[in-house]
Formats: sequence, C-alpha cells, structure tokens
Amino acid sequence: MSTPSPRIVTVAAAQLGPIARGESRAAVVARLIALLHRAHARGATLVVYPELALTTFFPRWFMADQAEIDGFFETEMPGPDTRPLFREAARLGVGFYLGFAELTREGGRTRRFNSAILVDGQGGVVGRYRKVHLPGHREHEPWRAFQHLEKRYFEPGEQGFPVWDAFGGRVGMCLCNDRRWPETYRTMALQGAELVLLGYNTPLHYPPVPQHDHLQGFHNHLVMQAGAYQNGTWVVGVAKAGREEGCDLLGQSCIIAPTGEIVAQCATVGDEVIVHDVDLARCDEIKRNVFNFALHRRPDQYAGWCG
Ligand code: CDT
Repeated sequence: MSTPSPRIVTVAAAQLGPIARGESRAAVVARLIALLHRAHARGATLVVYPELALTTFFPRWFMADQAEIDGFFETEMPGPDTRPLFREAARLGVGFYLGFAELTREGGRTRRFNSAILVDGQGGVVGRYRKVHLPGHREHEPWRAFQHLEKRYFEPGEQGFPVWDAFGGRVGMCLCNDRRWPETYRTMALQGAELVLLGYNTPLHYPPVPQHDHLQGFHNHLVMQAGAYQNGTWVVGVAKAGREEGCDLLGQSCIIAPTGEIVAQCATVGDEVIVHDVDLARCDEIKRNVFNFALHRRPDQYAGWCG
C-alpha cells in the first residue's frame, strides 16, 4: 500500500504555570504572547493554550456574588484584553486554540459556558466549542480542601463535538474532563478528525477519592493516548499546571501521535513550550488499518447499549 504524502502542521503546546487570583488579564495575555513568540521562533503555526487560560481556575471557590463570578468571564472574544494576542498572532501568521469562560446573551437570557475557540493564522475565529462534560458539583461542599464548582458556574455545552477544516486538516476541540470520555474522541473521529486540541486544569488531589491522587498523571496520559490510538488522530493536551492558590495542578502537557505514542512532553509545571511537526497523513496508518471504521466497526451491535 502506498504511503501518503506528508501533511505537516507544526504545533506548539503552550503550557501555563499557575495564574494567581489577583493576576490581571493584561499580565496573563502578556504571558500568552511570550509563549506565542517562543512557539513561533520554533516554527509553530498553531499554538494550543490551556482551559480557562485567562484567569485562575475560579471554580475552586464558592462565590455567592454573581458579579464577582462574572468577573472571570469574557463577554466578547476578542475583547479589549485579548485583542493584543489576536493581533500579535495574526502578525506572525500563527493560529491558536484558547480556553476561556464565555458569558453570552442568547435567546433573551444570559448564558455561561466553559469554552474554547480556534483562531486561524489571520486572526479569524474558525470555531467555538462549549464543554460538554462538566465535572464536579453544584453546591458548596465545605468538607473539600477546595471546591470544583463547574456544574454551578457553567451550563453544559449542547452543540456536541463539531470538527472544522483548518490548518490543512480536520480539527476538533474539547476541554479537560471531556478527555476522559471515549465518546469525545469517537464522535469527532466519525467526522474525520485528524487533530484533537484540548486544554486542562487537573488538580492532583481528588477530594472524593483521594486514594487515586497518585494516579492523576497515569490517568491523564492513559485516556489521551487511548483516544488518539483508538481513533487514529493526533491529540494535543495542554495543562495549566503548578501550585495555583495552594492547589497543585497536573502538568504533563503533551503531543500524542495517532499510534498513541507521546512524541513531546513538558518537563516542568511552569510556562513552557513544546513543538512537534505533526504529520496529519500519519492518521491513515491507523484509520485505514486496525481502526478502519468502515471495514471493522460493528455499529449494529452497539445500538441499544450506547444510549
Ligand atoms: N477542569 C476539569 O475538568 N478538571 C477535572 C478534574 C477532575 S473532576 C473534579 C478533570 O477531569 O481533570
């Protein structure tokens, strides 16, 4: 069988170290731009930033004051604080994925989502994804060392897992907890995804089951490597890492090939860039063979169980 011609997109994972609660958007955006420059200097044309990359991970606190909560959200994208990033990325011809808290007016009501956007090399928004799997809890649970109130502060996304033709391939997005669910990758792969971008904020301590704390790193790679291999797609997983407001967040940002192999991985829990020449044509090694969906999948045997 002939080997397809390479289709290279040079991708950077731009891991962030902690963001303090009091750190301004301007200061964070300056850090994002510094990472952008480092990625561009290494030839990247697509930079992947973490989930909720503009603020501290605010769902760790119970807040009753809606105005205080809304201070962590963006009402426009780009807005005054994020425009410098859009401008500089476009000047360099670099696209990016960025996670942020989205506050929007839709159907006459205010809605809040944990979202990500994909921006092309000209600064245009190609697509927006709203997090489907919101982890954590809705009510204040003071017994926890810290809260995880995503279910309180966000609505779940209801547009599924679309994919977009961009950067010479077919690109999907998801966010953090989504990466633990096989359906996330499979729904995108069934639409032909070749590159799945995802940002995360993962505390090392999981209050309901602390006996699994030492497995956080293992589970992180386990799910992303399996998702890549079983769906013949590249996966780029990018952390906000390090000790943020007393809470330790997992690092291990990485770029994973469709074979499931990690081809680049961060070595710190601070601001760090890793770069890889992602060959989208390599998806075919898996998609045309062991996980050739048309040839080997048995959806008739799954119906009725996957509801
Ligand atoms: N941000 C996010 O989704 N974090 C979760 C934490 C574990 S569930 C409370 C994750 O899946 O990494």
